[in-house]
Amino acid sequence: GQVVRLEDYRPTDFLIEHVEMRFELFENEALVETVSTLRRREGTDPASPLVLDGDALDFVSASVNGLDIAGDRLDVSPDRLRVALPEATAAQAVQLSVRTRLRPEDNTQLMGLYRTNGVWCTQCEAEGFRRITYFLDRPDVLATYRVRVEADRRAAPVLLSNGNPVEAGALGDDRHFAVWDDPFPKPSYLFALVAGDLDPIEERFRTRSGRDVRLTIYTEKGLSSRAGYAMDALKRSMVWDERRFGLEYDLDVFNIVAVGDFNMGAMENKGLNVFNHKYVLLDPDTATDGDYQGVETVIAHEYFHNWTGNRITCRDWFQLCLKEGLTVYRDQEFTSDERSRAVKRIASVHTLKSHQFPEDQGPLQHPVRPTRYREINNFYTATVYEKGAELVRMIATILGETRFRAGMDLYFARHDGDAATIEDFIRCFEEAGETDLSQFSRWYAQAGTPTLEVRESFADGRLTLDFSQSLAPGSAGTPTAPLVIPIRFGLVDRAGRDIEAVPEAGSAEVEGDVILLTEPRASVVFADLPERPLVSVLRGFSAPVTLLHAQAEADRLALARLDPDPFGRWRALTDLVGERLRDGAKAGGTEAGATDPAIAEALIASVEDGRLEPALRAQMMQLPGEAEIARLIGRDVDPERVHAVREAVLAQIARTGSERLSHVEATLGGDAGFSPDAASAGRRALRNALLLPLSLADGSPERAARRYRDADNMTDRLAALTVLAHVFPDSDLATQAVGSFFQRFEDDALVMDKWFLLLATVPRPDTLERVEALAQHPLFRLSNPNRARALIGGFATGNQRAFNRADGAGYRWVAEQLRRLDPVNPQTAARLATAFRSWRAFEPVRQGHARAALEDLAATPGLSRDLADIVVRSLN
Ligand code: DPP
Ligand code: ZN
Repeated sequence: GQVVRLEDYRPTDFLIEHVEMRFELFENEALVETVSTLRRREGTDPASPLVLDGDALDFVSASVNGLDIAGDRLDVSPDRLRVALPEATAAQAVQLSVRTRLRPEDNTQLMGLYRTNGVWCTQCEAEGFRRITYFLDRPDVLATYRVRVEADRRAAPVLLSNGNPVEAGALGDDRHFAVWDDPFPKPSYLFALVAGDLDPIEERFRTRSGRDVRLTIYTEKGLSSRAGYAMDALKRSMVWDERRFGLEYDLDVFNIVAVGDFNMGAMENKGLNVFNHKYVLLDPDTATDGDYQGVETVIAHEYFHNWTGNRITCRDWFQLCLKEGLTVYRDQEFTSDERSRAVKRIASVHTLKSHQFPEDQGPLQHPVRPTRYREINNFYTATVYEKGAELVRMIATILGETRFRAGMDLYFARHDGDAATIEDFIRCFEEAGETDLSQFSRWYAQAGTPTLEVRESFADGRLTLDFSQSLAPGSAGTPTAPLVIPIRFGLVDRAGRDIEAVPEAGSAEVEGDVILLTEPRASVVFADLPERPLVSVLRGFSAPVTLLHAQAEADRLALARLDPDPFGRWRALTDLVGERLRDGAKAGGTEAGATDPAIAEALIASVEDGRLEPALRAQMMQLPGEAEIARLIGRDVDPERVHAVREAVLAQIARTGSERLSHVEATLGGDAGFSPDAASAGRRALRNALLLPLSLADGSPERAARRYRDADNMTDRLAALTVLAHVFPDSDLATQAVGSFFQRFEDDALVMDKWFLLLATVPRPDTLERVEALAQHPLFRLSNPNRARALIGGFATGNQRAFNRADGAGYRWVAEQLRRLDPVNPQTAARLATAFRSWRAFEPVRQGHARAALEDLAATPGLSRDLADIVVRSLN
């Protein structure tokens, strides 16, 4: 495949100002007519032809200003349409009309126009519009759209597209039509069409300035009763964006459609968001608290895109983080304001460390703004999204709240209607914040996780903090120059209070509670301290770095107990536990050291601490996962040792803490009935976190079986089932519960995804045999992305022992599934293939097997560009 490079960007020779489309939907085909009003851009070569993108298109006809074009003026293939347009000038617009014929029912890639459970639906980001019609299918070509949809009234009583509804009516033969008009110029990736037999739920929303908006969520028949929470989250998102950023909705309607087959979580098409079922449909009986949070987050995220992504879009796909990193930052802030800031921050940092750090430290490494790609779909990554959000957060930290908001305001005022770049974005903060962010901008170009080292010394009432930063060269080959690292910190006394301290002259820049490290090394000195304080650094994870803080263990344990910043407590504890698990695994599995009583004591004590909200106590208690421990080890990893050391620590907590943990459980009590609010969810999270050590202490599945039987909601039920199936997999109680869960929910696809995932992640090497059988299960469908992700993705990313089996069978099985999935849905296959990204961290025998599986895959004839790109980069 061709490599696309940022430095080759240049604007198009032609502008498309307006698009009129007509879709005629029939049972076995769809006919599309696209009339584009085009103009030549000022100053371009008047002889240059118009070259439109296509992807596997079936061309029917084309005309210019109503006259057929043929002969040597037109050159058309499934992937391209080239036409000479001498009549188009900057002053003179022409109308190019193109007809194409589509087969949505054969479209298993789920890009372009496809059918899912009978519903016609589109997905165009990043380059799906070219699978509908020939077009300048790139984000810097912005046009208004007017779309007419025609279909059989029974098959598709609901006909939707972007913008506002303007007309609808009957046609002959039981057919009907609807016309939609979107007044906001948009790139083609935001185009959407949906047609089908759908149930709506509807509400009204009045914006701050008095615009009445009709909000509708459409689901497949019979599912609308599960969309209420999504609607509630949507309204809260709309209110929040008005309050926090002064941003209002801008059309008369806002439509959401939920479908069962979808490559992503959801898509922010202008006025017509299309969602994966997983991020709309909920009820207490089938969805967990995690699902409720997921729906709230994704509903908010897509809604927030209306300004950060749609009103201001990206000039080119290299700028993807301009909309994604910023919108993730916005949805994180929304959740922080709606729920608990500390809990949300810990959850975000957990996601960052478990998804972005491994990506940034392996063969798929790339900067937040990449400069080259072969397949753009492979850059919807944790780096672009999560690290991209961290960069926005650092700008907010450096500027402070007021100046950050001023920069955002300037961005919206200046760039509304633009296809913008990261430079445009940064300039707004430089101007509004009256600061120079040129060194900061390196974060966008330099891949890898920087290391921040901190040393402290104390004498005569003077505390000296020495900081140094470094960035190791990585597979992306990007520069490693010093970055701007904002380090939020606190000096804590022995009673757990922050001490006020003023830095001495000559120290590195300190602004409030933030130290700004700009040099490779710098120091800060605080004088006149009455006693040696505990140094709490990187509060709130103020920069996405690996922290090496040479800090006495007693200080770390003390911070875990009494840092007034709850995030600081979590960080101190989780880092300490992570290091112990790392060292224990390196030393051979169950060695002492990992099972230090002081560590178990710290974990138990934090769970007991009633000053912390329950959700936070549940987070404190969570040990780093096996993949995270493997990442901390970094090389020569033996996953069996990792598993063993983690089990040993769990067993120790159970052994030494069971009485105290039972007491915590008893004081928590129960909740009468289910409410999805954050506080109730937090109590459930803590109760369910206690179930594992308490069951281990019992040495019996009885407690979990009881919890399973008594559960009146999916959160408790699934937590209990997980303990049964993962900790006591051979027990009759586990077998019975797994079977009864299946029988009760076999007709519910989202719950069945949980069932497949649960069984794929039983942490034993022989789970592979079980998973092989599950791939033959009547309910397993490779063509459904959620199901494929649950079984194959669950196994490859959530089962370290079985995927990384010493005999290589786990790698071979996953590679085989990818080979089968690739011709069906290359985008999902490529995404699942990223599970191999850490293969070089393992010991030589496993490495050899992983390499062989990848090389085999790379040698498969006809591999898609999507999958080949991931496999080849993983091998490099
Ligand atoms: N729909 C995906 C997201 O919102 C891609 N834009 O992140
Ligand atoms: Zn997004």
